[in-house]
Amino acid sequence: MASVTPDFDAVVIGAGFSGMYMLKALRDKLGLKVRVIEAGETVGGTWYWNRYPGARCDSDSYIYCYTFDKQLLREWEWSERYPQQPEILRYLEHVAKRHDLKRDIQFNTRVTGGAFDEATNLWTVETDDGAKVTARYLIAAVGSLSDTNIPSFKGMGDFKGQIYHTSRFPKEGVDFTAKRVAVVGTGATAVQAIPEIAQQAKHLTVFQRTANYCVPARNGKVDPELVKARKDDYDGIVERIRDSFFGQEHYFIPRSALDDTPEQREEEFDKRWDAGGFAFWLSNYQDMFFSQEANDFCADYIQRKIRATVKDPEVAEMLIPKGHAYGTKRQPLDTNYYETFNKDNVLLVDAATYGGIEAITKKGIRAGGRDYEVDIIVLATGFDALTGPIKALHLKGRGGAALEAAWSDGPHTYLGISVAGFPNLFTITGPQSPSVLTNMPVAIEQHVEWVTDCIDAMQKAGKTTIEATPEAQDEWGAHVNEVVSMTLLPGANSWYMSANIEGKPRAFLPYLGPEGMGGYRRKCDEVAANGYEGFTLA
Ligand code: NA7
Repeated sequence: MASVTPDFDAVVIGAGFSGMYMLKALRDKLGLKVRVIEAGETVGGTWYWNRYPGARCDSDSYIYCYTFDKQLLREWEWSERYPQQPEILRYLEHVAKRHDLKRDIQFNTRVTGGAFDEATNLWTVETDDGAKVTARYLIAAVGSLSDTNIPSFKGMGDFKGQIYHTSRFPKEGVDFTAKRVAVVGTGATAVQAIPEIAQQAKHLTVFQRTANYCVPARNGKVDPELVKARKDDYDGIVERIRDSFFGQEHYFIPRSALDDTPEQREEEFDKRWDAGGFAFWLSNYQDMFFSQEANDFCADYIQRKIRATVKDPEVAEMLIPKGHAYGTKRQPLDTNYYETFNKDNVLLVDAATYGGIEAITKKGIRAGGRDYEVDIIVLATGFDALTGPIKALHLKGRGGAALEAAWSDGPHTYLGISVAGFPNLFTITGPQSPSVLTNMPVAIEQHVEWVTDCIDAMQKAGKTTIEATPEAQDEWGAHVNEVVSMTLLPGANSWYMSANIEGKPRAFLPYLGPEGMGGYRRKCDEVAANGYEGFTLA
């Protein structure tokens, strides 16, 4: 075995929440030489790229932040319950400065490939500036929702106006004043953007492929007394969210929806509806995700709310989801979303009612045989979730095997953090980990800390490689699928199920463990305590 000194101990790809903390932990805790490679011009990841109108976090701000820096937790003041994108970006810039991170981040550089060399046990990472660097460890901190999905509509190049994807909005913003605008998509992003765009645009046409169940966000200033109480209780909060199901202070009602009377159910639903945010989704009856009958009660409640809010009964019916159970797609949070369809300048074109998008034309969008003339098209069409950003790195493991080929039928991982045949590669919040089903910073901190401890243990034991065994990987994949198959989630054509993109093999992408995030953390800790069970260390 040739002994070669790598350029870096670790290369981290991405400088969002994950990459920033990964750098901090490896450099400042373990003393490693680390290089972060980031495509954007500054830190932020998701919060750097997603700057569409109305972009804000859907988790409460007091838990949508790092918890490793206790002093910062106390010092930082969020302006609202759910901060807007610029405020989160300011927070991340502040963290970068406070921990002196930027000196180890190479910005404006995209990773175009990476290969594991079995002779040296090192990764060689290639970037779009033509450079190559070597490292012992390769950490993909590329985000779960960062690979933009731009559908290949017929005639896309013909349009004479402007087309923007929400996750690639111009930095200087877009002036919609006096413009006829189309928004394609009605996911969580569109639900935030549509009310904002409708306020400015002369006319807005919304192209809906699938209706979504939206619940009120109830954003606003947080009572200063509550802010203080939370700051005084941060140790308790951190402990609770780390051990919780979804990385949030949300807990199921510990009984079946079928056990309550209609009046009791209504009262429980009202409480969660009034609380706003993810309460209705994640603090509801414990059988809501398992029993269609229980789920129907929740769906019926929201359907009644939609009918009560949207004045035109035909539009209300189009906005009511058909064909998937409540909560089986990502919960969008609504601030004036349903009300927006009462405005005279807003038109809803529903694929099921009026026909789907056939083509982009010179002047707009053709759907259901009709032409809709617009000046600007906003694609709120989402992402090639979880697997997309990792496949886009074009990684090659042992024997030159490509990750794209290994994942051609969906992701295969051990714990969502490691891939058999790809030694010393770690995927932060990768597919088959809790990731997008949690409050992301909680999942990110858990992965970063686990990887840091793992590398520390390897260094101390004089090991140079760690890699998942194919058996452990197969078992994990079977477990991921077995657990989700007990729920209603596989019945929805969601991006969780890889169903948002034509041709993407249907597979459940995150991990929904029987004990949620807390249980997953315990499983990872157990694996480490048992000498990295399921991995081969050499
Ligand atoms: P989503 O949730 O994937 O939403 C994308 C929307 O675009 C959704 O309504 C899609 O319909 C629609 N879509 C996607 N492709 C097409 C095509 N080809 N034609 C018409 N309509 C299409 O992405 P978001 O950005 O809203 O949210 C992603 C996550 O970011 C969010 O959940 C948060 O975690 C942050 P579909 O429902 O697939 O039928």
